Amino acid sequence: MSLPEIFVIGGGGHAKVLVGALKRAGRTPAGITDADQAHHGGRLLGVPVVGGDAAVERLSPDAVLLVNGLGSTGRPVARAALFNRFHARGFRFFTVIDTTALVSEEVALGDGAQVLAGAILQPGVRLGPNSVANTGARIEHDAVAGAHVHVAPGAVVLGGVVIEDMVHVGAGAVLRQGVRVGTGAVIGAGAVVVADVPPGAVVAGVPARPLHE
Ligand code: JB2
Repeated sequence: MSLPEIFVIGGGGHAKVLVGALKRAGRTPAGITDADQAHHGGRLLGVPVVGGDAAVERLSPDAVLLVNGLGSTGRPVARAALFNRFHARGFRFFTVIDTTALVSEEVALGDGAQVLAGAILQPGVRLGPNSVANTGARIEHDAVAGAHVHVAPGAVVLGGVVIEDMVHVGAGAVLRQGVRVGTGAVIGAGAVVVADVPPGAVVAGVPARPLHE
């Protein structure tokens, strides 16, 4: 039986990284959709941009697997909305694991989680649905991240940290062991988080302190 075709939704920078990972894993996508008509008919790493989301929405949800190509640099609202919209229509999301990532034993990955080049997930880690461990992110033993979380490139999440849903952990940030980051919080790039972060807070700096949005 042949494997279902994969379509990447969104054709920007994050999608480019995903297409690279999928090709390395031997699962070259059949196509990419993009909301911007200017991209239609083009290619991303050789994969055709076949049109807008209608091109996938008219396919049977059982026949294809999707990859969420939208990234985020703050609270991952658009990325979560896209996942929820397709999920509600019965589409399933492929879990992307780059061949260069280290996913240890007893790691649980949610539907459509993405573990990108050089990321390390140590034993006991849980990464929820639609969450991303981006390039070179390190998530230590027993740390738990919920749904729609983005751990950006080079961030370090130490043992036993709890990250609730919809959190953005900026590039190069460090989360000290055992801290809890509340739903929808944003951790600035390079921040060092040494205490719990309340839901919705935006923190930055060393040690991390609240910023006003
Ligand atoms: O609903 C949509 C939709 N909304 C935006 N459906 C589809 N099919 N496409 C959508 N898009 C398209 O996603 C936009 O037209 C655009 O082409 C693409 C987003 O590309 P962009 O490069 O602006 O952002 P990104 O989300 O791929 O990447 C961001 O996050 C990454 C983690 C960037 O900031 C990257 O630098 C970062 N590494």
